[in-house]
Amino acid sequence: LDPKTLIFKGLIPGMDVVGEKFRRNEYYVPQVLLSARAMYAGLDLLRPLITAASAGGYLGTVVIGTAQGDLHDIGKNLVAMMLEGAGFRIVDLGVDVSPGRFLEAAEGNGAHLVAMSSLLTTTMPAMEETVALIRESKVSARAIVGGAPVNREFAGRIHADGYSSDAVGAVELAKGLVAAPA
Ligand code: B1M
Repeated sequence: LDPKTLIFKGLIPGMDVVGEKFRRNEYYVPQVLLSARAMYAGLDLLRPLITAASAGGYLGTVVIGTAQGDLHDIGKNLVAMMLEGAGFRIVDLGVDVSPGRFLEAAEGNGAHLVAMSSLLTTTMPAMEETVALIRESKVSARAIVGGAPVNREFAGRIHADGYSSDAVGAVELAKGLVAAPA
């Protein structure tokens, strides 16, 4: 079986069930944390199979992180893993990343792309602030966004350069942006 099939047809639908149970108050935070730990155990096994696929020069550098105030990182890590597997150099800033840290890292690493993830509606405005900060600076990196509450319309409204609903789409988006002149 393709490792991506295991992720997208096994691990992620499992986490969707957890999310639904959490929403209905059938699961509480500890159960969700346990599920996240199980998900990571699965991803750790699959990571070498996915990232081993790339060899040779990098397609570009991507600075990635979860928006300020947001601690969810499973989706962000999945996107980072897929991008790495596709041949990008990844600078992962982790979770709760302020607009200033995104900008600093993009500048310091000569990033082609800044990829932001948000899972909470309350942390979506931090993405808008980050895009604005990048635009006001001399940094030429393009900003892409994703995460469960984010959609194409929101991405357009905050003037992001791209949006993807999933990790596979994020790879296509990133490849397209580095291939096209700014
Ligand atoms: Co939280 N949580 N959580 N949580 N949690 C959600 C997001 C929620 C929808 C659950 C619910 O109510 N049904 C809800 C948000 C409601 C809202 O904002 N409207 C919620 C809440 C409320 C909270 C807390 C506030 C709960 C509390 O404390 N009372 C709290 C917030 C803490 C904080 O961040 N400040 C909290 C905490 C947690 C845990 C720590 C327990 C844990 C996170 C563990 C971790 O990440 N290490 C957790 C989890 C696991 C979830 C759910 C169940 C699962 C999220 C997940 O990992 N999904 C989630 C419910 C759900 O989404 N169904 C929920 C799997 C992952 C692969 O999907 O991240 O969407 P996702 O990534 C996808 C795409 O979105 C896309 O690609 C990925 C796959 O292809 N993508 C990108 C993601 N980022 C991208 C970036 C890109 C492109 C694509 O860049 C270009």
